[in-house]
Amino acid sequence: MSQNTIRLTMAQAVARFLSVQKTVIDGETVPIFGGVWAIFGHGNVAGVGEALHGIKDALPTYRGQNEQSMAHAAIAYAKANFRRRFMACTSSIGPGALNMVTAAALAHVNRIPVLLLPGDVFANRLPDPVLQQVEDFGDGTVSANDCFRPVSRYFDRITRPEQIMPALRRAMQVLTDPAECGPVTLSLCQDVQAEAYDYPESFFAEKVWSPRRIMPDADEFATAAAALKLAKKPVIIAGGGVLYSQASESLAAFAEAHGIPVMETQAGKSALPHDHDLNMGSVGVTGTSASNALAEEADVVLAVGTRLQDFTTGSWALFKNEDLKIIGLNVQVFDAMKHNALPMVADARVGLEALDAALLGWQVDSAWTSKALREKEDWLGAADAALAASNVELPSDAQVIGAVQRGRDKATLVCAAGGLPGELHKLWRADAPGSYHLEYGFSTMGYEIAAGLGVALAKPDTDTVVMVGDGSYLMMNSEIVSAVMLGVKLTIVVLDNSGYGCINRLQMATGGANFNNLFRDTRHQTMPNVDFAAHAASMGANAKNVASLAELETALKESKDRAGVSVFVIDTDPLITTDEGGHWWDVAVPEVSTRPQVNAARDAYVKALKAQRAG
Ligand SMILES: Cc1ncc(C[n+]2csc(CCOP(=O)(O)OP(=O)(O)O)c2C)c(N)n1
Ligand SMILES: [Mg+2]
Repeated sequence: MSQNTIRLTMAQAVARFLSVQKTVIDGETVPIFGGVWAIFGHGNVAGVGEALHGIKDALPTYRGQNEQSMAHAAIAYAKANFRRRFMACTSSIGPGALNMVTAAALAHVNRIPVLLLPGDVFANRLPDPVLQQVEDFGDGTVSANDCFRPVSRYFDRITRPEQIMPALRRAMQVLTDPAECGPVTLSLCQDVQAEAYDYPESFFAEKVWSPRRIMPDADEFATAAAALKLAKKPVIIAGGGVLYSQASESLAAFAEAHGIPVMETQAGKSALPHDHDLNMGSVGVTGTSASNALAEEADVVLAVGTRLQDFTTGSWALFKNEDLKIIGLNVQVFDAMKHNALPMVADARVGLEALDAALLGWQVDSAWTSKALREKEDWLGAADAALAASNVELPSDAQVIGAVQRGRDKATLVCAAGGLPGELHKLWRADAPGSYHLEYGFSTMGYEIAAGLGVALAKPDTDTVVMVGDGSYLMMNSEIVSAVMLGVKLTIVVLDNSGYGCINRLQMATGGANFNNLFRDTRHQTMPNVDFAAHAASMGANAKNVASLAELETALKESKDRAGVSVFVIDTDPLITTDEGGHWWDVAVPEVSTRPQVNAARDAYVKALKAQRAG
C-alpha cells in the first residue's frame, strides 16, 4: 500500500501529533494539550527540545523550575479542566526523569491525565554508561525510568521511531478514557528521539476527542434502582467523578426530587453549592457533624464517582447500620465493586439521570430529609463559630480560612497537605463546581503552589487562591518563579506555625512525644525563623507579612484585582483544630511501648477497631 509520508524525527512526530489532538469546550474546538512543561538536559534537549521549538506557536512550551512541580502544574491544569484538557511534561534522563515519579503517583491515585515524556538512555547502548545512567548488573533492559511502571496507567519505552505511532494512539486512549485515565509515561530513548522515519501523513490528521459517557448495564441498573426504592435512610456520597462528569445539576435534581441528603468527599467538594439545602458538606474523618450523623444511620449509600478512601469511610467505621447496602455508581468497575457494593458501572451524570427517571414519584420518608436539614442547621452554627473573626494573637487555621473566605468569597481554593485540608473540607464554602481544588488522594506536600499555577493557566479569569503551610512551602515553592514569568494572577496565603503542625497533633494523639515535627521539638543549634515574605519577594512576588486576621482580610480585599503573584504570610497556632465534626481514623498505635501515653492510646485504638467493618 502506498501512503503519503513525511520524514520526521521521532521527537518531531511526537510534537506534531500532540498539536493536532483537539477537543470541544463550550462549543469551541481547542487543542487538547494546553502546552508542554519542559526542563532540558542531554537526554531531551537535542531531540524533544528541537522538536518543541519547531512547533512552539501551535504547542507552547513552558519552562518549569523542578520536574516534580512542573508536573504538579500540569496535573492541576487537567483537574481544573475537569480532565477535558491536559498537558505534557518532558525531562532529561536520570534525576530529571525520577523527579516526576512522585507526580506520576499523585496523578495515578487521583485519576488525573498527564503525559510524561522523560528521556531514557541510548537504545543502541554504544556510549554506555551515559551520564546519569543506572546500571543493573543482571538485566540490560533496566533503566531508572522503570520506576514509572507502577505509577503509570500506561508505560512504554520507545526504542525505535515507528513504535511511537501505536504508543501515542494508546496514550490518547488512556488520557481521554474516564475510567482508565491517569498518567501516561512514554520513555523516549535519547538516540531514538533524534532518529528519522517516514511517518504516514495520515498519522497527523486532526482528531477531535469527546468524553465517553458510559450507559448503565440493564441488570445492574435495575438492581440499584430497586435497592434505592427500598431505602429508608439513603445518603449520596459525591466524589470527584461527579465533577469530572459535570453532573452537578443532575445530582441536585436527583437529590431534590427524592429528598436524599448529599455529602462530599475531598475530590467531590463543590459538586453542589455549599448553601444547597441538601448539601451536608464534607463526610468522614474530616466530615461535618451533619454528614457523619446521617452516614452512621444510613441504610443505602449511593456512592457516586468516589474511590471510598479511608478519609471518606472513617477507615470503614463510619457506617453503623447492620443492613447497609452500598451502590457503587462509577465509570471504573474497580471502584464500583469496592466493599461488596452493588455495582452500577456508568457515567455519573447518565447514571443519576437514569436513576431519577426510574424513581419518578418516589420520595424518601420526609422525617429523614427533615433530620438532615436540622443536622445541617446545627453544623452551620459550629462552623460559623470556628470561622469567625477574632483578634487572638495566634489564630487557628479555621480562623484564617474565615478571613480568606471573607476576603475572596468567589475564589478557587487550592490546597493539598498539612492541617489545612481537613479544616477546609469541613469549613470552606464553595459555590461553583471546581472552585475547591484539593489534592487529597496522595496529599503531596509541595503540590499547592505549583498547582495554583496550573489552575491559573487553566482558568485565567478565576481568582485562584492557594493556602499552604510553612512545611509545604519549604518543600516546594519555586514555581512562584514560573508564575511570575508567565504573568499569571495568583494569590498564596502561607500559614506559618513553625513546623509540621498536623503530624505533631497526630503524634500526640497516638501517645507520642512531641518530636521532630514542630521546629521547637527538633535537634537544632538555631531555631529556624524563615521570612517567607522576603523569600517570596525575592522570586518576584508581591509579598507581605500580615500581623492579624483583620489585616489579612483587608490585604486580600485590596489585592483582589492586582496582577501577578501576591503572597501573604500569617503566623498561626499549631495546636488548635475544629473539634466539631470529624471521625476516628485508623492509624496503628504501637502494641508495646515504655511510654504510658502510648499504652493508653493503644487501649483506645484497640477499642476503636471494634467499630470497623471488615470486607
Ligand atoms: C511529600 C510529603 N511528605 C510528607 C508528608 C507527610 N505530611 C503530611 S502533612 C505534613 C506536615 C505539613 O506541614 P505544613 O505544611 O507546615 O502544614 P501543618 O501541618 O503545619 O498545617 C507532613 C510531613 C506528605 N503528605 N507529603
Ligand atoms: Mg506548619
